Amino acid sequence: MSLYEKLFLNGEKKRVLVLLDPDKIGEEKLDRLIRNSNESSIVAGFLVGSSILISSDLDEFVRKVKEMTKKPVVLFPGSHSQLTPYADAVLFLSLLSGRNPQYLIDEQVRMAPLVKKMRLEPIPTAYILIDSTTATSVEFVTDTRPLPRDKKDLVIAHALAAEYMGFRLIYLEAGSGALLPVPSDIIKGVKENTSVPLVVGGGLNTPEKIQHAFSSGADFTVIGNKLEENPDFIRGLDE
Ligand code: 1GP
Repeated sequence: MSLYEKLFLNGEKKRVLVLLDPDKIGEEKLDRLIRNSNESSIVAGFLVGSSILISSDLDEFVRKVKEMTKKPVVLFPGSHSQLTPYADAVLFLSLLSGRNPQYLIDEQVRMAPLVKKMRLEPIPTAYILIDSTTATSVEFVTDTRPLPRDKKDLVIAHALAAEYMGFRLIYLEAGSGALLPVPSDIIKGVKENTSVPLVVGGGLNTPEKIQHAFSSGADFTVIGNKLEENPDFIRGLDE
């Protein structure tokens, strides 16, 4: 069974993916966050990545995380340079909301032979950026415009196109540290119109916002900033 099937098609209840940005999280907080996540039934696994990775050794970081947990560790790369054979799989992302060919196909072409060589399992993921009212790093780094947050039909059209093109995961992203998360009517509309697992992230920094994303239709939520700030936050989310 592939990691994709185990992680995303297991029919279990709504779960959280913990985002680790190697540049941003210190050693002490990382240890605490992984220990808490190991004990938490709501945590399905870890994503590792960053819009731009500056100072960290990704190989070493992922090796360390793998030593500390049995939960899956999946790369969430900001570019083809953010790969390591020590992870279990990689979100093979295409930034479908944008019209910048670099993030629609160029990065993927550079990444594909490396993914094969490293024997990483690629998970074809449609990455759809939704406007969160302030500019986010991903928007700036990729030089793309997010989809307007009041244009639900446009987002649904992108998500449907993603499913018809064979993507196996849809990731609705408000951006790291987003002021406003993805609106619930957008999550609901995408969930009702598509049948691939739905991941929602960006700006989910309270239990209420996370619960709201789940009740609107997210199968998985991604939490980054809040857990970097407070690794004990995850404990409060377990039922
Ligand atoms: C960013 O969706 C993730 O790619 C997580 O966002 O850091 O705001 O939780 P936050």
